[in-house]
Amino acid sequence: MSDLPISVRLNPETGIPEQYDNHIQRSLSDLKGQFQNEVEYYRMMAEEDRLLYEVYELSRPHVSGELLTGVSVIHSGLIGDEFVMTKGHFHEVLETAECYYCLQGQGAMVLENPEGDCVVEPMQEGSIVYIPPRWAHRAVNTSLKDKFVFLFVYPAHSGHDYGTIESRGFRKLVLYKDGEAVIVENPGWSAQGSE
Ligand code: M6P
Ligand code: ZN
Repeated sequence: MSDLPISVRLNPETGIPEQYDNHIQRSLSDLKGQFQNEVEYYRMMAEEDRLLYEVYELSRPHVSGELLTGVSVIHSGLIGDEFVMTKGHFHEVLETAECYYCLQGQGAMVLENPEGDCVVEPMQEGSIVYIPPRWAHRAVNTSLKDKFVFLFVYPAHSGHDYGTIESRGFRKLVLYKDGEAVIVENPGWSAQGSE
């Protein structure tokens, strides 16, 4: 890997980088246990393990001082009354931040910290969300027809801690109700998986 500066153009139609190193694809099966309507989840799984989101990443060494950057594309749709969303994670190195810039579509970032604060920040084309150190984050596509596309940047040594969210979920859910996105308390949230 060279240490020369990198310049990459995003496709003006799709927002996808014209060059990238890693293409991560996550499907329904990768989010097992994360959607509250399990009956609907397994019904959809039986039909097709559909692609939910993709990450196009530039590869850099996972060391302090470097940044990881790329573009995520969250596809649209519902699983029961829950919008398509990412797994969501804390950073393994908790004291590391992240920044998102929305290129296309509309969505929400669900954010919470170990102290129990939880906020949901709406995003639309041109929005920036800055996630301070300590806050877990999940991206939700709140459109039923358009992709939610955003650029991300975070310290390359951050790491991903998925376990906490996998076992207890986020405190808040973003649901489709009466034609719009609404934020509700997660009835399935459990303090159990916290540590
Ligand atoms: C963003 C970044 C990546 C992350 C990706 C998918 O683009 O935060 O670090 O991997 O979203 O989210 P997740 O890892 O939670 O599946
Ligand atoms: Zn992150």
